[in-house]
Amino acid sequence: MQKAYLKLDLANPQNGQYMLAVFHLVPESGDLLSTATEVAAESSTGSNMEVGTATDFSHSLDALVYKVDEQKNLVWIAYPWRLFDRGGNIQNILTYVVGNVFGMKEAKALKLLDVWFPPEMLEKYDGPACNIDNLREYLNVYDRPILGTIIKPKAGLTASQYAKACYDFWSGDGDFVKNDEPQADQDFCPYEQMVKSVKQAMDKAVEETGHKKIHSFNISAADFDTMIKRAELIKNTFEPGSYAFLVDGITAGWTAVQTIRRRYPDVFLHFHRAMHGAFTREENPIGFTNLVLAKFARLAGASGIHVGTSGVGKMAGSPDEDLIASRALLKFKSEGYFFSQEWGKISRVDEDSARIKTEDEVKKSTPILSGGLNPTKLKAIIDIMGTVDFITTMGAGVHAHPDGTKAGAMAVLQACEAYQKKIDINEYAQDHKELARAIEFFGAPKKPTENNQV
Ligand code: CAP
Ligand code: MG
Repeated sequence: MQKAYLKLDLANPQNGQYMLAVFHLVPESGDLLSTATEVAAESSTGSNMEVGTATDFSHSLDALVYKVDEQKNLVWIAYPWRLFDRGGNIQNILTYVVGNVFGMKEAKALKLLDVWFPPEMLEKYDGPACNIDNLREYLNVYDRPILGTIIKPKAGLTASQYAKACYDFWSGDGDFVKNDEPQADQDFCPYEQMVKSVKQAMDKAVEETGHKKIHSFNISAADFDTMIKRAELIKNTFEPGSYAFLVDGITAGWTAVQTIRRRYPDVFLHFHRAMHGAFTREENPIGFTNLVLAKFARLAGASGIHVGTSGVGKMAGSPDEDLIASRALLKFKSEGYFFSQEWGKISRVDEDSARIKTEDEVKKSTPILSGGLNPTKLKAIIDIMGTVDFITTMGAGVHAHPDGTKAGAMAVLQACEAYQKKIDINEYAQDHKELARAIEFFGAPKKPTENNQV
């Protein structure tokens, strides 16, 4: 037991000085309370024992275990946020809070379930500069989700084959194309050539359809100079608004995300979360939840982050888990597993806060729904979300269409029209052949099992 890290009578943990965290903790052998103090020590100022070099001041920065639930193995810890780098640095917070602790012998299970940021702390972090509102304005699409695709195969197309697939999707009037998460500068598809070919494809599709289009380019790379080089190439090739920057936020890292957020505040920053499952899957005893990931992504300034498909698509993730993460991105105030998070200061001083925007408010971010979706699943996912404020990207769900990518895009748009007109897609398909073929191929939509709403 490290007593300095225990304060069960902490008067008001939400007094603004602390970032709060709730962990699920199963000790290897010791009791919950003493193991919790070991976790608090290792994730803030301490080590495995008291050191002689500690000072009164260093102790004022100790994380404090302020509540435990022995039955549920839950531990509440308050971190004085003065501990953290003054530079609004997410990687620094994570290095403390979900750093060494995951390797501690004393913990058999340790999962960060929820976090709470005090308004005083929020002010020091960037938050998103752009979000879905900027995409809507550019595309002139307001009353439906942004409809996108990921080019498949995931890798292996040449630059011109890749661009042809983009063109086909856009000419079927899809809005948004994204590079898949491993897209880089491969020998069979040199980056510069890919960018140039996409530009030609976009110009042609815009001219033919009369609608603006967006491409999200993966700029993740081995080093920041290369990332910036890729970003500059895109910036110098495309008109503002027509491109987004995708960063593989976990494999390239939070510093990559924050660098791009700060250098390019005018560009939609697309956070792909590949590898998150190692931390977030429910069956993993060690890690953090998708809610925690979404909250840190919003704090860092991601314009949008993948949040799964609430059980509708191919990836693991329950409706509740994915919806709770979506709400944390979209709402000014959202309920997490343990904390009610407000993304600004205003409601503390004004009861009518929801309708007032001030400079203190952290902008919303955007849920990106992807993974195993196809046109027949669009209604289910909109119903579950209870909002159209999201981007959806369907990869195989478009390119596997028996009549090709353009027909796949048309089927997505038709499924969306059916939704907007409140017509069953089977009925709408009677005079929309691309949708009919999609239903024939992917199967008729199943009734949603959940009806939670964002
Ligand atoms: C989807 C996808 C996305 C996943 C990531 C893929 O393709 O491109 O990376 O959605 O998962 O490669 O699987 P499909 P998540 O549409 O062909 O499934 O969004 O849950 O982070
Ligand atoms: Mg992908």
